[in-house]
Amino acid sequence: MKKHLLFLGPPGAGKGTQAALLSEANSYLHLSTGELLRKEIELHTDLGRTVKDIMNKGELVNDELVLEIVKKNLDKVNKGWILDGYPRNLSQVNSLNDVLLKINQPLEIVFYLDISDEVLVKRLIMRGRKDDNEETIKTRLKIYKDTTEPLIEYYSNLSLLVNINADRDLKTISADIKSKMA
Ligand code: B4P
Repeated sequence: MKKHLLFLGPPGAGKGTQAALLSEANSYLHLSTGELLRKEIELHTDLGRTVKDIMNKGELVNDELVLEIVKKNLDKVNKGWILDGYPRNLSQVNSLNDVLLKINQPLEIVFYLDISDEVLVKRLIMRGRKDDNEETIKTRLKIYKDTTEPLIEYYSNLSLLVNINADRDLKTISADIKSKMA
């Protein structure tokens, strides 16, 4: 059974949704950089104040800030972990590689949630989070295609990538993921 996982995919693909289900089922640490950053905003911390406008515009938060959050959380004792929304560019991939080498916990599988832009936009508009308006979604999708999409090829070349059709109902996707974890 794999213990060190990563969810990759465009905004609204269901990374957070599937990572939460899987972490609950296996008592793994769910490390969502988006969620942790939103918590900082809610708590009005210095970090929250720094990232609020960036996130509301749909842009990526500074790599160093996100790396600090990742390091702090991966240091916690855990049975396994699921990275959700990190890394999002090749510089974050390199930082993550360094961190994982240090803790001697190599990534074992990368689930790529594959889905069309059309379905994504509909889902995000329906969800209606602060950063889920039409203009911001356009920015997030462009950043995804420019900076995050190259990670698909990177992890595929390492033979870590598993493709998941994310345009299905939650339970079907979740069962598919579970069957591929063994
Ligand atoms: P995230 O929090 O990572 O949000 P996301 O990519 O929009 O969402 P996700 O793919 O997890 O979708 P979800 O399951 O919620 O990022 C937000 C922001 O944080 C970024 O724009 C950036 O500013 C910042 N950030 C985060 N990480 C960063 C990093 N590493 N570096 C820099 N900045 C970073 O699903 C979406 C909706 O679809 C939900 O309403 C859900 O209920 C629904 N849904 C899910 N699966 C479904 C299904 N199978 N069928 C129907 N609906 C479904």
